[in-house]
Amino acid sequence: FSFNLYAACSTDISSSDMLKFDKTKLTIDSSCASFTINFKHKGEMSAKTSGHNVVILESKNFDKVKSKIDINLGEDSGYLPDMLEVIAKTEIIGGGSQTSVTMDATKLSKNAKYMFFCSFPGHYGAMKGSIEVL
Ligand code: CU1
Repeated sequence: FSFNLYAACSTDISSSDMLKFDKTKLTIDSSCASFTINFKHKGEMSAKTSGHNVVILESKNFDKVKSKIDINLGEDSGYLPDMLEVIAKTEIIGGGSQTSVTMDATKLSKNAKYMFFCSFPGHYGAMKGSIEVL
């Protein structure tokens, strides 16, 4: 049992002041022990006004997780409570900032469907995409 040292174990994604990610699909190689998502907000709006993050979850849990988005939970939480359904999430960042999150890729199943979205209140309708696990 060994991990593929040559796989791309990270990916880049960005967004702007438009409610849009630059990618609608991310690919995660499950031969990676860990996988890092590098996220950049290329806009100018502040994290408070129109921040963005990247939240990773199983698609089947999207309705449940998005229903828990609550402005009162604050920016540091990504406006989400702690939930087992959230596999990973970056912090919320404002324009000109970048961040990353690293997750355990060995727990992802090729048989499950995954997705990503932004949990800033009001953004999930437009800011989401699918994840392909290879
Ligand atoms: Cu957003």
